[in-house]
This record gives sequence, C-alpha cells and structure tokens, in this order.
Amino acid sequence: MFFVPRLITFRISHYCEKVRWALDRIRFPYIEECHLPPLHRLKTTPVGGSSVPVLVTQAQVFKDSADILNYLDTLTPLHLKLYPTSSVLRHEVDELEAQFNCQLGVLTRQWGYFYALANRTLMQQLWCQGIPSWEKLLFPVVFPLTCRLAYSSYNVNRQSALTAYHQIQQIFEAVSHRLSDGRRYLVGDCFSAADLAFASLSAPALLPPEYGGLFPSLLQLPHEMVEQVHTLRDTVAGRYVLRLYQQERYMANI
Ligand SMILES: N[C@@H](CCC(=O)N[C@@H](CS)C(=O)NCC(=O)O)C(=O)O
Repeated sequence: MFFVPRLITFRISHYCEKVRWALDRIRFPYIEECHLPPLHRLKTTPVGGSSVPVLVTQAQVFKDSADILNYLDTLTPLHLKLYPTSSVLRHEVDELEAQFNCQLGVLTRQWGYFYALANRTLMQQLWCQGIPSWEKLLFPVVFPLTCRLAYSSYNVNRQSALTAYHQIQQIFEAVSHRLSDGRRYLVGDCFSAADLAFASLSAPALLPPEYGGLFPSLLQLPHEMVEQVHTLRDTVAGRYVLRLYQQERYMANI
C-alpha cells in the first residue's frame, strides 16, 4: 500500500507554516493532521516527539522544522534547493535560520498571543480549523487549560509583549539593513531557508494574505495590535516578507 507522509500541526502555527511552505514548494505529497493544543501530544508523543511540526515518513520521524527542511533538501532538485552548495553561503543560511527559529519565531508568537488569547471566539476559530470533530467538541473543556499553558509556557503578558515587539523591530531593522544594498534575497542570489524562515516566522506580525495556515483578519484584532502590524509592514523587511509571500509561497515550483 502507498504510504503518504503525515505532517502533524497546529493550523495556526508559524513553525508549521515554515515546513508547509517547504513541502508545497517541492510538491512533496503529505497529509496535514491539525490538532488542538495540547491534544497534539497524543499524536507526537507516540512517535517520539513533543512540539509541532512533526513529519512522519515511512522511514523516519522528523521532530523539528530545521531537521525537516534539511531532510527535504536531500530530495530537492538543484534549482529549488533551500541550502546553498557553497560552504560559506551555507554557513550564513544556517546561522540566519537558527537565529530566526530561536528568536524571531518565539517573539512573534509571544507578542501575537498577548492580543489573540484574550478573544475566546477568535481562538476557537484559529485553534479548531481542520482538527478532528471529537477535538472540536472538547474545545470548551480544554480551552481554559490550553490558554493557561500558552500564557505560562510562552510567558505571555503585557510587559513581555511590549518587549517582544521592540525586539521584533530590532530584528526587522537588521534585516532591512542587510537588504539595503539592493539584494533580492538574504543570502546569495537565490531564495533559501533563511528567507523562508524569516518570512514564515515573522508572519504573525505581518499577517500576509497568502499565509498557508489560518490567521485572523485585521478587523478581528485590537486597534493597538493592528497599528503595530501596519508599522512593521511599512519597513523594508516587512515589504520584503509580503513580496516573498506573493512571489514565492505558491509559485516557485513552476
Ligand atoms: N524548534 C521547534 C519549535 C516548534 C514550536 O515551538 N512549536 C510550538 C507551536 S508554535 C509547539 O508545538 N508548542 C506546543 C508544545 O511544545 O507541545 C521547530 O522549529 O520545529
């Protein structure tokens, strides 16, 4: 029987979006299995993982977005590879991807959840899309626990959201500066894992319309957050991400 790889996700998660983008780019066949946090652990724990995304292939289980991108690159034709063959450029891409994974992704999640978690109806829409019906039914029971877990494990509060926003701005300034010489991509002259990581992990702060998961519309968000989204969109780095989403999210593999 034909085995179709499974991608275990939260539909909203930007780390999951990072992997979805890489999979879609090479038309890798997969089935996305969305779950409500923390019920995802019922799926990730038996295969030896914890957080999402987890990619389950016939031969192996990959439990981290960077590992998944590295694995996919071994299956990718030369012109679509996300990691350069030159060792110098490869080192730069690895460093940027790791920095975006460890800092940017954590900050945009902390900042975004501060505004979104307060709206139960919105969170129901965002966390329940694509999940099994029995998990949807459990939402009212699970929501208070999921919310508490999100507040505590991601240290979500007004002060941390303010600090996170300033740190996001600093990362955007550094990326804007990098792009100021007119280059088309962050490293070398090709779209790489650095671009993909920067775009997907900053997406919660820019809400690009082409996002492959599910985000709220600006109309559903508080004014203060919307203003900050507009400020970030109106930077060189912000415009860069919006362009990458328009040009690279669905069309690169043609
Ligand atoms: N380093 C991981 C981070 C992934 C991550 O932080 N995932 C979050 C969702 S955005 C998660 O699964 N949190 C729940 C958990 O850890 O069980 C990666 O890049 O794959």
